[in-house]
Amino acid sequence: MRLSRYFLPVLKETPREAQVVSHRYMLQAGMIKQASAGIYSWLPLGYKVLKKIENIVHEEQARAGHHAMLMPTLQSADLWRESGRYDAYGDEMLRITDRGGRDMLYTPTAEELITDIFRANVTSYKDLPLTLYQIQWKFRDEVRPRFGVMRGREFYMKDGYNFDLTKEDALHAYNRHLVSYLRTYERMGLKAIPMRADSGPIGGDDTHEFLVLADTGESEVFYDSAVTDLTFGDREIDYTDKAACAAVMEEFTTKYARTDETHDETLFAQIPEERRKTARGIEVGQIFYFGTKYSDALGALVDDGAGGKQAVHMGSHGIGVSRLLGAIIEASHDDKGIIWPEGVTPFHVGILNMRSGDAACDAACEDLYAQLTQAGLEPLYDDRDERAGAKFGTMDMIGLPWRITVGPRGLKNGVVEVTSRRTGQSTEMPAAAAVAQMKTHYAPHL
Ligand code: 5CA
Repeated sequence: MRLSRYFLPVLKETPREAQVVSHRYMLQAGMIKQASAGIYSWLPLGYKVLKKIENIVHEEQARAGHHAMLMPTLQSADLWRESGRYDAYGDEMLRITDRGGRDMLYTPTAEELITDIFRANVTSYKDLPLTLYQIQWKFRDEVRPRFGVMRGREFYMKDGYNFDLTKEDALHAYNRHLVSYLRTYERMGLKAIPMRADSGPIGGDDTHEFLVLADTGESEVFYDSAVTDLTFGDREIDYTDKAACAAVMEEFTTKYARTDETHDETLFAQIPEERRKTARGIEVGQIFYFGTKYSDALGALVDDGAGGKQAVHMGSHGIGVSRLLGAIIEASHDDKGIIWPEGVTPFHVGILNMRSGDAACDAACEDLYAQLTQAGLEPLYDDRDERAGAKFGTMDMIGLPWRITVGPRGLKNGVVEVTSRRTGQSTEMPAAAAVAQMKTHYAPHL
C-alpha cells in the first residue's frame, strides 16, 4: 500500500476523551472513530488488524476441530423467554420491537439460538461431539462504556458452543478450548493467563477467564507469579486426545490464579510471599461448562444409544475479538505509539522514503516495494511529499514492527537502514538483504 493513496487519518492532537493509552493510540493512528457512546466505526487500519485477529481465531478453531458458522445479530425474544433469560438479562439487553409489534433483541450472546439450531437438527448421540462457533457483533448496553473498544456497547466476539453426550466429554471440550485459546493468544504476541472466575449471567460452576496483565485492566487479579512463566509455545497437540488436553489444563490452572470474584485469602496466603501477586488484568476470553442448563430449558435431547433420551451437556467459550486490539496495545506500546506483534501487524514493514522526488530514492523504494510484495509481504510505503520527521512520527505511531529507511546518503554506499520498532535498533544493509531479513522474520506468520 502506498500511503499517499491510503485512508489513514492520523490525528495531530491528543484526543481528550481517551483515558487509556490503547484508546488514545487507536484514535490517533486513525484506526477507529466513535459513532456514538461505546460504538465505533473501524477505519481501514483498525479494520485490517481486526481481520488479522479474527483470522488467527478462525485458524486455531479449525485446528481444534470446531465449525465456523454465522447467526444473526437480531433475535426473537421468544427463545429467550423459553430459557428464562429474557427477563433475567436486565438492562444490558437492547430490546427492539419490529413493525408487527414482535419483541426482538440484539444478541448479547447466543446460547439460546445455537441450542435451537441443535435441537432442530441433531437427534442422536452419533452426531456428537459437536462444537459450533461464530465471530459476530454483539451488543450489551453497558452502564459505563469506556476505554474505547475495550468496553464497548457493540463489540466483536467469537462465541463457541460445545454439545456432548456426557459430562466427561463436555469437560474435554472445556479443556480443548483452554488449549486452543492458549495457542490463539500466543500467536497474537500476548500472554493471557487462565484464572478461575465467576460465571455471571451465562451460568454454570466451571469457568475460567483469560487475563492479560495491564495496569489499565478492569479486573483485579490474584496469582502465584509462577503462572507468568508458563508458555504453550509451539507444542503440537492432538485435540482429540483427552489425556493430553487434560494435562495442559492441569499445567496451566493448578497454580493459584483468580479474579476478585473467586479470590480466597486463605488459599492465597499459602503461596510463598515473594510469589504472591496482586495486579490488574484485561479479560480477553472466557470459557464455561454449564451442563444441561440450556438443553433442559429448550429440550435439546439426543438418543443416548441405550434406548433413552438425554439432554446434552454444553459449554460456551468466548473471545473478545475487538477488545483484543486494546489489550494488545496496552501490552505493547511506548511513548511514541503502538508496537504491533508480528502476528497481528496491519502491514509487515514500512518503507520510508527520506527524499521523495529524488530519482535514486524513488527508484530504490519502488524496487523494495515490488520485491517485498512479491515475497508475499504487505509493505506500507510512505511516498508522501512530507518532512522526514513527520514520516517517522507516523510510522512510530502506527507501530509496524519493521521500518526500512531509504535515503540518498545510504544509497550512495549501496545500503538501506532496517529498524526494529521494538528495540529501536538500526542496521545498514543492501536492499536485497533487507528483503531477505523480512522474509525470515515473517516466515512463521505467513
Ligand atoms: N457466551 C459466553 C461465551 S461465548 C460469553 O458471552 N462470554 S463473555 O460474556 O465472557 O464474553 C466473551 C468475551 O467477550 C469476554 O471475555 C470479553 O473479552 C468480551 N467482551 C465482553 N463484554 C465486552 C464489551 N462490553 N466490550 C468488549 N468486549 C467484551
